[in-house]
Amino acid sequence: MIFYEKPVTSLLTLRVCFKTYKRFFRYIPNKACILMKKTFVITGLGIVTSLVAIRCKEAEDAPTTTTAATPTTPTTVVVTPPTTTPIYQAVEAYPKLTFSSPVDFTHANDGTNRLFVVEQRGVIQAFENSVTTETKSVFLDISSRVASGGEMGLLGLAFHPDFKNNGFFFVNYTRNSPRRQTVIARFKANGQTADPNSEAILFTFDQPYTNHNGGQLAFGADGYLYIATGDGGSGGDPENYAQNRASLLGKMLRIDVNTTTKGNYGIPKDNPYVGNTQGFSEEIYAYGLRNPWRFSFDTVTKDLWTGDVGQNKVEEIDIITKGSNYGWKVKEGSSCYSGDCSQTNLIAPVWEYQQGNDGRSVTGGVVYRGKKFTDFTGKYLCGDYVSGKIWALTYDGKTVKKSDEITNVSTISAFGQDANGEVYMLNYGNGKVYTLAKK
Ligand SMILES: [Ca+2]
Repeated sequence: MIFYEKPVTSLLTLRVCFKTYKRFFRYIPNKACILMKKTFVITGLGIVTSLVAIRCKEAEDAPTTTTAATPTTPTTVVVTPPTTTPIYQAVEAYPKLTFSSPVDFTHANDGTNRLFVVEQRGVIQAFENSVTTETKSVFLDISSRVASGGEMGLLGLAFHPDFKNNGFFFVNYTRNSPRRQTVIARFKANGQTADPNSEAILFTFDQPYTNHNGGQLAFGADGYLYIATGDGGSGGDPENYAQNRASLLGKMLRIDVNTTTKGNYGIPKDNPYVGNTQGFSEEIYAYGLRNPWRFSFDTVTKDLWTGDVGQNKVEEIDIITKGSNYGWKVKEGSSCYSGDCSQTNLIAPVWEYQQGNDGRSVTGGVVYRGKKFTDFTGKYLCGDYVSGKIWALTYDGKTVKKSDEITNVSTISAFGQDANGEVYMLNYGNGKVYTLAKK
């Protein structure tokens, strides 16, 4: 699965996992785990089977090692029931449409009322933005060159700000040939579809492990393309890539797709390490990230909101600014993880939560700027892949206040927006797109 890979290390944590046991089982595809589920039902060996099941999950997610670099103390779980009944619900936005492991959702800002869903296997589907839409069509199919499964695949899509005129769009995918790498590439649309042979690769970088590939890309208001990369995977960033500014791993990158000084792209002239003599990568915009799976820009304030998936304890939301260090793996959220966490240059999350009742894998969301739900105007909607909980964060420029749970979408892999700023949520497990509705 996309995000879940937290070792179960304490009975306290086990208790929480056991409470959400049913949810987990829905997403364990391998036959061994299904067999164990039956064993549980038949024999009632709940605790033992839960342990085995979670281990199955870990083996699927991180086939290398998930042992943390430092011991962790048991997570303190504070169970706080919602103080008010949610007045919103998640409803299917396109009831007739189902996608294969959807991971990204966006529009082309080209006035066509089309929406695009990225399927992890390497396909981009296009469809009309209407609740009555009955058909989708393949916009791009590069599944033959994409290595998909676990945390790999076609992971992100961003349309050029001038897509309407130039037809360019950009993707982030993983491949196994010639070796395991992330590929950042441009394609060109021709009418309703895009030719897979129109690919122009901007750059690639090796992936030491299969997990933590980041995956999002998006254009900022500055016209530059931002790309989130994970720390390269395994667990605990064993090679310390996120703090290493000579590596593209564990970073937010920023490039100029309209210049050609590096082939099919260039470096913005005010990137933090332009012309440096220390061997730092000029593409780096910010660093110290673990697995910034989803990020987005507030279209009004231009803030760059990012959800950074945690290791064993803390899920965090960051607002990314140029040249900043977001701490991993010195810190996990605001907790010390490994190394000198007394250093003062580390930027704390604007919001974080302990792994437990709220979930175990944050899914970064979007700042609501639509017209249907003014309760949420200017608030950051985000959620958790494991718990399915969705919250709204209110940010005053200094601190964040979290709402009660708004609604729940199981295995939420991404949030997206249409051209009107309305918000959508992807259920990775059932392949459906949801939107909000008042109860
Ligand atoms: Ca951090």
